[in-house]
Amino acid sequence: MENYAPKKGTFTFTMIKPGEENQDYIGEILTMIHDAGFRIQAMKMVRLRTKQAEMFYRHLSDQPFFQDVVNYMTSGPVVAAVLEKDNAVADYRKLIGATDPTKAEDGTIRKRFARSTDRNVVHGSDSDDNAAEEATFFFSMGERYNNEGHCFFGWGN
Ligand code: IDP
Repeated sequence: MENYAPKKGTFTFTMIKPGEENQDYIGEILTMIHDAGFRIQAMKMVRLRTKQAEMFYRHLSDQPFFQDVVNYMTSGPVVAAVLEKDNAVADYRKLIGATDPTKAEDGTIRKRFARSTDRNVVHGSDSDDNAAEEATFFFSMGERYNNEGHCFFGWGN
């Protein structure tokens, strides 16, 4: 297999969070993502197990709301996707808006669809290294390499 790793800054990782209301918005959110110039490199709908959610959000493990986040993120399926674009991490954080949707700018996904910080509709990686880690958390090697051994995202294995 060709030993090729994508350049930093070319992709980010996102999740559309669980919940009836968010399910209704999936199409519109994907349209906003597309219209902002992102290309979907990989996508799937998957329900996290408790241990997986605890691992994914371990940077929040000392926060009082940690258990609420884990409970919520395991309450139904998420749409996980890897998005390609130049300057992907920063541009996507701009597109999703502030963690607290009341502070999110007009035109952002959270401003448009989110009602509260704990149900803020979408996740977006906050660094290139986290984008690679989160993308490889969700997508196996077989989902990241094409037949020629070209790796679409993640830093190798
Ligand atoms: P981010 O999602 O904008 O990167 P983080 O600080 O990484 O924000 O927090 C991860 C998630 O934890 C948030 O998206 C939100 O769902 C939840 N969260 C963050 N702060 C709070 C809070 O003060 N109360 C409840 N939930 C929170």
